[in-house]
Amino acid sequence: MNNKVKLLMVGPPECGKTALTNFLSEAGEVGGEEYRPTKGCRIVEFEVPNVTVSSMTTKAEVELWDVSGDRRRVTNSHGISYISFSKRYENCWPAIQRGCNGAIFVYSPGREDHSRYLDTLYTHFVEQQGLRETQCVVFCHYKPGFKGKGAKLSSSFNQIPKLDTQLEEESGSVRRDFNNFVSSVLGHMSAVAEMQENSILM
Ligand SMILES: Nc1nc2c(ncn2[C@@H]2O[C@H](COP(=O)(O)OP(=O)(O)O)[C@@H](O)[C@H]2O)c(=O)[nH]1
Ligand SMILES: [Mg+2]
Repeated sequence: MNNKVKLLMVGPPECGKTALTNFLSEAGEVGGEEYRPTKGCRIVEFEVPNVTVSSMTTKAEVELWDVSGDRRRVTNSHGISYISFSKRYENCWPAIQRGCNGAIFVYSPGREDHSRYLDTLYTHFVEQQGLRETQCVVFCHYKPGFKGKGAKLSSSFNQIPKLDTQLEEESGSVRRDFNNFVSSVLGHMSAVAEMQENSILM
């Protein structure tokens, strides 16, 4: 079985995508002195041992794309204004989307605007790129000292698991939740592969 997964970490600027990516991949520090926005995207590769797929325990090879949340509001020639991902990184989008197996939507507690931002991402990745609910998860990320609840997400997210993440005291559960997500994505991929094999045999 192919245990390679390509996952995207997406969400508004400064919500903690890079901190989560660094923690999960052990590829960099969590919580530096100052905020440094990620340019375009950054790819890290790491292994997740002991994921369970179709009741079998296996090892997953994860390619995690930490995608810049950079986007802006633009107005077209008809005077209609809409949210667009930054032109600066537009050339990256085909590469970011190609072969993507799952997406982690990240947002911050106490931010109503983040709920709308996630709707834009949902339209893009789920409606237009065809990801299924089992290939998605939402992390409401608590930076140190953050209190309050995550904004209510729109009904689009009803079927997608929503989990709180906190790296200072709850890092074990963040890793567990991530590993469960990897299992669920691999489970989906193996079910699709099986269906395709069956349809070839028929
Ligand atoms: N100590 C600590 N700092 C965090 C955590 N999450 C985010 N930050 C800080 O919050 C800022 C924005 O986080 P970052 O991951 O860069 O956001 P991104 O724009 O979504 O990638 C940075 O200065 C991070 O160091 C966390 O769990 N712990
Ligand atoms: Mg970043």
